[in-house]
Amino acid sequence: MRRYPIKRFNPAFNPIDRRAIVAAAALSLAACSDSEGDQNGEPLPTAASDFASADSCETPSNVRVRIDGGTFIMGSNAVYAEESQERETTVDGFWIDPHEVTNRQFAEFVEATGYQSVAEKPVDPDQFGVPLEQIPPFMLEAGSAVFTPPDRPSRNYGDWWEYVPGASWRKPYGRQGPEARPDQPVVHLAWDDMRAYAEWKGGRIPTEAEWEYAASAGAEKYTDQPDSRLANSWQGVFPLVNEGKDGFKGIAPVGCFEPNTYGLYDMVGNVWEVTADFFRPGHDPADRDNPRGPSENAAYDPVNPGFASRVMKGGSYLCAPNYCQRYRPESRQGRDTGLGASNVGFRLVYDSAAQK
Ligand SMILES: [Ca+2]
Ligand SMILES: [Ca+2]
Repeated sequence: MRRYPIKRFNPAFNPIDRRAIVAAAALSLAACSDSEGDQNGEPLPTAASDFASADSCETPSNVRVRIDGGTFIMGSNAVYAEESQERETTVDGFWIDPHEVTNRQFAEFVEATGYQSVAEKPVDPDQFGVPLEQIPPFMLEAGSAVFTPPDRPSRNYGDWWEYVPGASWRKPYGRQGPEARPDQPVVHLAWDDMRAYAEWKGGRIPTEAEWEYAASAGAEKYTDQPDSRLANSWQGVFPLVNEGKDGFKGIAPVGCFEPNTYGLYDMVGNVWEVTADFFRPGHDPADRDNPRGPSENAAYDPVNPGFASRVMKGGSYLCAPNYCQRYRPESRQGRDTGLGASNVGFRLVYDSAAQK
């Protein structure tokens, strides 16, 4: 398998936007054409799909969970600046999915509607903002960003994120990888895909405040990596040593870890979950009554400047103590809305109990 490193530093597992990587990707094409391990007689690095789990757990109920309104301390002053400042926040009641949206659920939507996700469609060259001849051809193929562990220590996310043609929710690791497993969270979706699913399902993407309120579930804030029974995160030194002490080196089926006191599974860890709010570093202390975050015009993502990113929450199976201590309800990162990734999913909230 030819590998296409994406060379653009981003410490936040928010791997790429298309325009910013195109020039670097062109360089990478030349750089890696003669450096494949098989050509040098050396072993290839671990394949992304080596982390694919075939395990299953007892899938939790799909019945949406009622979250009564209330107040809580949103944000954190303890870890990353983008999560501050803490402030008392009020949230009205709602209902929420007990687990991340699964491949089975997304497949039901696709079967009913014929929907084709963004990652399954050829890429519009206009997204890159550069002349067509400057765009590496593989970047115009349908595909998505796949975590592919490097074979050496690194803190450069370009060493583990690759744009993989053929990767989509159906084939999370690319064409050569296994099919999506029904009980695992759906990944590789863009914002429009999530919105389309939500509309079909009669729900909506949660606000950041709703998500964090439900995830924290009245518990004390913490900073340490959760116990391996509580969340799918990364044990070992990321990105090289993946001990898998929690039972999963990659994505876990939903419901393998203990739920929080509201009965919600995998809010923290497993896959990041996209929310409706636009991203800016830090919270506006005045935005505390059912906050909706900044306007689109006020959105700002330091790692994707010029784009209005959405907030994603809770960290993923890639979060480790030495990198990305975001296995907490307060964690937040900007998420490019136009491109999926292999560690980003979502769940819905609802304004009624009526189940579709
Ligand atoms: Ca894990
Ligand atoms: Ca999650």
